[in-house]
Amino acid sequence: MSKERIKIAPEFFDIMPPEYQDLVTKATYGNEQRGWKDIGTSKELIEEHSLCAGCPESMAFRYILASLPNPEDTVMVGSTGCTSLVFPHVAIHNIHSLFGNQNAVASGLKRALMVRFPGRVKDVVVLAGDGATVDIGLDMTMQAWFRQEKFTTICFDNELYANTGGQESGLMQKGFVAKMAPVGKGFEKVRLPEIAREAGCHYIVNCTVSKPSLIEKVVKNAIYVARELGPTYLQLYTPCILEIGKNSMEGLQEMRDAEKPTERFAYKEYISEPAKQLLAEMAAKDKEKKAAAKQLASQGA
Ligand SMILES: Cc1ncc(C[n+]2csc(CCOP(=O)(O)OP(=O)(O)O)c2C)c(N)n1
Ligand code: SF4
Ligand SMILES: [Mg+2]
Repeated sequence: MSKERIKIAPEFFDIMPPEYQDLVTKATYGNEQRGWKDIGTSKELIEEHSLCAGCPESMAFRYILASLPNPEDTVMVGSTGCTSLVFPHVAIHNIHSLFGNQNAVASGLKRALMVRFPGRVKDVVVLAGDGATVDIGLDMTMQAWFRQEKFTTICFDNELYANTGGQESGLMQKGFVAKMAPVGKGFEKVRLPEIAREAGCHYIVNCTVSKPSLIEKVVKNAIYVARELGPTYLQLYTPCILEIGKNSMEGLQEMRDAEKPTERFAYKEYISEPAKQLLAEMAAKDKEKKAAAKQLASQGA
């Protein structure tokens, strides 16, 4: 895991675009401890986007990309929706799939990568909206979980179809009126985290993206568990400020309000027994490694 894969031959360095030179010299590839704190000081994997100003999806994207444990060996799978507007600006391999098909595409991709690169860790991460994940794509989403495919599914839940102007989604809250759903949602929000648990996911978290350190932790956990055991699922509230009538500065407060203990995005997690064991073993190894490094540093001092 390093920048070896993206380095530029010295004789071509000068003629490469400055963005690529930047990536090679300043990206956090290969740094095992990379995380959200690198945002702003190291080369980011996304520098601009075409989302609405202040859209929480852009924050979420940054935190996720900064937290990938293995960016040079990660392939992200997107789906049509506001999320797909960001992928063209992202310095990570990614595939755009037909709306709703993302978990089917990711299944084939992960299997192909395992065959093509035996012995090398290749992470696959799906990132799609709630319409793609729970409505049109629910069959593909669940079948991938049933088959215990080893990749992470992340849903940017903004509780409606934002990209097409605000239609009702299965994850919309009951009674909510949107521009293209004027009657109001007649049913409760579908309990996708519970469905994910029943469909075999090993690590599931439902939360907002108001706290970058939390997003770093859950993204890393989800990817590590998916690598070793099977499907993992993160449902992240990324409110569509445009559709709920908030301005560009109000997204963060909206998330803080929605994560209060009685609200629908109060932090909720499920970790299977094998996943608990795996994460505990990894934490113990990490602790050992840090202690050894500290001892080495003190001997050198
Ligand atoms: C097969 C197919 N069906 C429908 C559409 C139209 N379409 C584009 S984006 C979208 C809604 C996306 O909603 P969601 O997945 O929640 O993402 P968001 O835009 O809210 O981030 C729809 C229905 C499409 N592009 N392809
Ligand atoms: S329409 Fe909503 S979800 Fe899409 S970019 Fe704008 S604020 Fe974000
Ligand atoms: Mg949506």
